[in-house]
Amino acid sequence: MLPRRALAAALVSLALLAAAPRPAEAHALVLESSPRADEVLPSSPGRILLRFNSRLEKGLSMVTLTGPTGRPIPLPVAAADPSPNHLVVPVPPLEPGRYVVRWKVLSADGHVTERAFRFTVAPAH
Ligand SMILES: [Cu+2]
Repeated sequence: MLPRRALAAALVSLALLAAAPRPAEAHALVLESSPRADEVLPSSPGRILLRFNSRLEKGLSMVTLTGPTGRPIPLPVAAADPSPNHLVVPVPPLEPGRYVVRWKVLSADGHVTERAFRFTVAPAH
């Protein structure tokens, strides 16, 4: 038989474990992107590809692109991609300059995550 105090301590420990936040891998995060963060490209990328660590609710996920002037660049709807972990967005021809990609996605577990990264299209020589 456990002393009553030890039993109470064990119950408190269990309660704390149950209340602990879920591991970070439960949320959708980018494992790989093309362009990569801070990449300098010799020319316009043609498309943006994001590979996540989990399935996405694609209808409730979005990617936006901001150009060197700070204006948003209109993007078509994400191309159909068979992988539930990928977002692929065709990009119109981009002039040289620095661009910001922002993504906001709903993962299959119901969590929303968002991040941003930059890439640069180098000036033509
Ligand atoms: Cu999550």
